[in-house]
Amino acid sequence: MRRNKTRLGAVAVAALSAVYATAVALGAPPMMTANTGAHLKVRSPATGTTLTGNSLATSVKVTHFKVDCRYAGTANRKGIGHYHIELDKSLINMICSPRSSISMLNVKPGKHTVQFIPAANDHADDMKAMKQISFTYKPSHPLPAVKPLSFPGKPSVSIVSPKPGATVHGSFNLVVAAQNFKLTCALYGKAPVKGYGHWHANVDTTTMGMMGMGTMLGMSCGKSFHVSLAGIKPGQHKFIAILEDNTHAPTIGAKASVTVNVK
Ligand SMILES: [Cu+2]
Repeated sequence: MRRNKTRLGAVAVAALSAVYATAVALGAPPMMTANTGAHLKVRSPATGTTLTGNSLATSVKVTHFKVDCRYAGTANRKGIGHYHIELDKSLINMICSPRSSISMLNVKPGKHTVQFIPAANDHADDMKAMKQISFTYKPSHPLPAVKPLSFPGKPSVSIVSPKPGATVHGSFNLVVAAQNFKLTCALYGKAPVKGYGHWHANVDTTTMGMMGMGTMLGMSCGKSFHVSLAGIKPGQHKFIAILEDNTHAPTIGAKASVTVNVK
């Protein structure tokens, strides 16, 4: 009997190590890798580019996969998703179109990498389809670094629109007001700076996936986020706005939600 128990334990350990070994081999933790089938080609920047301006323009071509952010944060659909851009392996944003740009604000001159990663609707990265480009940032007119900000009170956020119990259909604008907090797009993915950040719009929950991003519809550095209901079933749903630091972590500790009827 004892021998059987030992054997079972050994089998369980072996199985677990196999799962772990596979995850390590894929270069990402378990549960966060997707197999999107996407083929991604980087058109710009070219590898080894020297960037003298303060914004890196990007352009990609994605095939075998439909880039459609209307479904981001909702159930995964085979062959549909978006892609993530990372600077030095830190997420800048989820991207919905072939072209984008990355601000060099608070980026040190020198060698950097930019990664393009196809992702499923739940934001799980497809590391097998990832493309990485290295470039050198050598600004001719360097940007002054952003300094920490102090506010009289704690950061908070409230939802201005829609009103609780409203009926929404097709799409709507989730409008927020942030207090004691400065919203900024240029610091997406950079090191945290006190007083600065952005917000994420989530549906129904903020606890799925890494840093709650499994149900993230998108992010905003402005007053509103356009919510698509394409992937959301009719019925009552909660839409949540969460203040985030530049690394997309909810360390600010402020969120607000509104429950509406999706028709
Ligand atoms: Cu974010």
